[in-house]
Amino acid sequence: MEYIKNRFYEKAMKDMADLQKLRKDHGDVVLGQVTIDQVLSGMKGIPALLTETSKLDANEGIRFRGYSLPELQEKLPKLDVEGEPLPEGLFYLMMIGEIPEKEDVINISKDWATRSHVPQHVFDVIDALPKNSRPMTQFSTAILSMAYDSVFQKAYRAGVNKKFYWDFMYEDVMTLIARLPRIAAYIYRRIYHNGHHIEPNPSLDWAGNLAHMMGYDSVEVKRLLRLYMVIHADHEGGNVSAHATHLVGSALSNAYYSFAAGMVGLAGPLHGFANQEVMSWMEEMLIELETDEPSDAQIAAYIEKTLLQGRVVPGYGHAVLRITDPRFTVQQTFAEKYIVNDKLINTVNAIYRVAPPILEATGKIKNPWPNVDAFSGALLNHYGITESNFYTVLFGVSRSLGVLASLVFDRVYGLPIERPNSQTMDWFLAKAGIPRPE
Ligand code: HAX
Repeated sequence: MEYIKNRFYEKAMKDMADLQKLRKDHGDVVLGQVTIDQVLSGMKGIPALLTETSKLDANEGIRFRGYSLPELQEKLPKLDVEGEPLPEGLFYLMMIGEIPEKEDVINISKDWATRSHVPQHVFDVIDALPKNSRPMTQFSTAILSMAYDSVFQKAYRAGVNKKFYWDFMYEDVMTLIARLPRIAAYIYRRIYHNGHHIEPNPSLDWAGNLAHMMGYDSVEVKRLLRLYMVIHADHEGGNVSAHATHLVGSALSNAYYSFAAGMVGLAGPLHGFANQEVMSWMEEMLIELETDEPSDAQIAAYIEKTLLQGRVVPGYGHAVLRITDPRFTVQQTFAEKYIVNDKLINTVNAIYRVAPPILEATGKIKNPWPNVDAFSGALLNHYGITESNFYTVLFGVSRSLGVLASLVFDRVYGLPIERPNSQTMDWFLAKAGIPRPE
C-alpha cells in the first residue's frame, strides 16, 4: 500500500512549501492578543497549534478537511449503502485531504489487517496487571509496552537524517493503529468474559473486526462501531488527548510514547472519561428516583442537586463548542433511525430537553448544550455493550486516527520541540498593574 504513503508525502510536500514561506517571510505577522483571562482559563482561544486533520468551529462543530459529519456520512465509502462510512476512509481524508475511492479504503483495511499482529509480550504486560485495574490503565500500559517495536526509535538511534523521520513515524503510526482493536478487545474479553479471547478475522474492516473480537458479530454492532470510530476520531489539535500526543511527540518521542500520553489524558473525567461518567450519573439518578422512566421534573431536580453538590453534569458543556455537539446529533439521528423505545435513550433525550436551560441559568457555564459523551454510552448499552467502564477505551481506539495522523504531519513538517513561555504570579500581577505586598 506504498501508494497511499507516497500520495501523502507528495501532498504534504506541497503544503510544506507554504509552511516554509510562512516561517521565513511572514513569521512576524501578529495573530492576536493574549489576555490574562485566556491564559488562566486554560489557554482557550489562543491560536497556538498547527493541525491539518480537522477544524472545530464553536457554532458549527467539527469539520474534517472541510467536511461536516453528515457530509462524511454521505460521501465516505461504505461497505453497503445502508451502512456507516468506514473509519479507514476518514483516516485517508485526514492524511491526504481528499475523499478516497472505495479501493483506497479497502487497501487501508488490508494494510492494517497485515500489520495487526500484536506481540505476545503486550498480552503478557496486560495480564500482569490486576484484572480490576481500570481499562484505560490496561490500554495505555499496553500501548507503552509496544514502544519496544518502534521503527522510528530504532532509526533515530541509528542516526537517520531528520528529513526521513516522517517515513518511520508513518510506519509506527500505521502499525499502532492496526493493533489497537486487538488490544482493546483483549482487555474487554479479559475483564468481562473470563479471558475467553476471540481471534481477529483479517477479512473484516478495522471497526468490524473490533466488534467481532469483542464478541459482537451482528450487523448492528458493526454499524454502530463504524459510526463510533468516525465521530470520535479527531476534534482539532487543542483537546487534551490530541495536544498531549502532539506535545510528547514534539520531543521526538516515538508514536507509542506520544499516543500513550494522549490516552492517559483522555482518561480524565473532563475529557474522554466523561462517557463513563454520564452512565454512572444516570444510573445514580435512576436508582435514587427508583424509576427507569424519570419525568422531566424529576430530572430537573436531580440536575439542580448535582450542581448544588459542586459537581459537573457530565456530557454537558464544552471548552470550544457553543451549540449542541453535532456528534451528539448524529448519534441521536442514528438512534431515531434504528432503535425503537429504549428507556435509557429516552432518558438521554429527556435530559437534553431539561438540562440546557438549567445550566444556562447558572450564568457561568459557557455552553449549556450536550457534547458527544452525552449519547454514546446509551447507544453502546442498547446493543448489549453494557460495561461502561470500558467505554473510554473505545473512544481511545477511535481517537488514534486523528492524533496519530497529526503526528505524521508533525514529523513531515519538521515541527520543532514545543516550549511555551511560563510566568510567575508576580509577573501576571505586574502586567495587571496590581502591586504585591512585600
Ligand atoms: N456541569 C456543571 N458545571 C459546569 C459544566 C457542567 N456540565 N460545564 C462547565 N461547568 C462549569 C465549570 O466547571 C466552571 O465552573 P467554575 O467557574 O466554578 O470553575 C464554569 O462552568 C465555566 O466553565 P466553562 O468555561 O463553561 O467550561 P470549561 O471550558 O472550563 O470546561 C468542560 C469545559 C467540558 C470541561 C466542562 O463543560 C465540563 O466539565 N463538562 C462536563 C464534563 C464533560 O462532559 N466533559 C466532556 C467534554 C467533551 C470531551 O472532551 N469529550 O471527550
